[in-house]
Amino acid sequence: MKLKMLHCLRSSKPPQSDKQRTSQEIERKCSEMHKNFREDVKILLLGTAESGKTTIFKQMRILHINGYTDDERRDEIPEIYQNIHESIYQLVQYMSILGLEYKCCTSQRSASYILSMGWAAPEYMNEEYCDHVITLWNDFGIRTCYERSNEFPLSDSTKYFLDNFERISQDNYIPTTEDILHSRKVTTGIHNISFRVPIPDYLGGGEQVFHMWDVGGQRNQRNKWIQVFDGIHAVLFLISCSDFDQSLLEDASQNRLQEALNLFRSVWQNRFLAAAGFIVFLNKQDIMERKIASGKHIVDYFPEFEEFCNSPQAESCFDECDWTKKFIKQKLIDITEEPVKRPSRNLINHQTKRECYYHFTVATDTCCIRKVFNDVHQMILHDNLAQIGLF
Ligand SMILES: Nc1nc2c(ncn2[C@@H]2O[C@H](COP(=O)(O)OP(=O)(O)OP(=O)(O)O)[C@@H](O)[C@H]2O)c(=O)[nH]1
Ligand SMILES: [Mg+2]
Repeated sequence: MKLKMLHCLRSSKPPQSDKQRTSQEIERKCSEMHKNFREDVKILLLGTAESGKTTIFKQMRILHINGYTDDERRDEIPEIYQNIHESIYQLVQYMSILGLEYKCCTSQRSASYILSMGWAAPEYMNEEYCDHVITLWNDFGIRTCYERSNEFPLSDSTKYFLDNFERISQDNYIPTTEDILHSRKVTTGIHNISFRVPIPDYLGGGEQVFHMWDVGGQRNQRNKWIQVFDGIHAVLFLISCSDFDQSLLEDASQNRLQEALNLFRSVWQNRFLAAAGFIVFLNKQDIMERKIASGKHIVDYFPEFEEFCNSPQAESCFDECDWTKKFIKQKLIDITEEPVKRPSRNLINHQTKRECYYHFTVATDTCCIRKVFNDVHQMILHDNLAQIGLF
């Protein structure tokens, strides 16, 4: 279309009416382009539980709204205390379930103290409580238990919060942005955020309004998702790459990564989302790398990985992390190429091949998300241009 327009403009001395028609056509395209640019973009975050949806939601608030005031940061303290307490409580519980022994002689007393408190975190971190938590986290036995945490449910932020425990337990503690990003609270219901993002000058300047929806990823939350499918421009699907050696909280017999792949298939093939663009964040790259460095291998859970490493696709991979990333991405690509059982009318009429865009992310890293979101925005702008034939 772009070429066609240039050709029209170059052709020698067209009759007046042709010229007028051409300029009207250009004007129409321009106003259409402006309308498309100005149109609000609706993005829906989807993915299994703990894949990082709410963390991305928080990043949008940090990057595109005003972030968190001191009062709002203080409001997060009880949640952070609860995260820490649940982590240490769970580790102590699994010490005995896994038959592990404490290496330090005072740890058993600390473990009994923590267990006697039950699941509820203290409102105030007194000295005695802090000493017990520090003793336990420094115990070699607890670290062994932590290394085996793929065998039981444990927050991914356990290490972050316990490594930062002395700072967090101070009387005058105010959570940092990083603390807030690591804090975990299960999402129930549907949450919405709206924000404005500048459009680059070379694409016309101004601002674009985004609306983003966050939903709960646990199985019992997914029946609510359909309420927000209508009018969605892009699905941002999060998949946790570090899930390969863990089982699902809701069903211990199901591998978490397999659950995420199955869910991706059903979302990709959902006819109500057939017209939406798809962006996948292959998230938790940092945890995946840490796991592989500590001796965990995806091949123990997905035996087909071995064959994949010998395939020509893997030629450009340098180490096991690269292979693992590429393997998971390939699994997603394969799903997008499967024949759809019940093709939507939207697909039959308008599209031949749907695109899916992939990004490797660490949702807790603001720099990474700034860059990736910038790419996503560019992609949306270029897609708008392509739809009206200017790219
Ligand atoms: N280290 C690390 N932690 C992450 C990353 N992404 C998310 N997390 C942490 O993982 C936990 C779960 O993230 P959430 O954003 O709450 O997950 P969710 O998808 O909203 O989960 P549901 O609300 O249950 O559907 C939080 O403690 C986050 O801080 C990541 O890339 N790296
Ligand atoms: Mg959430």
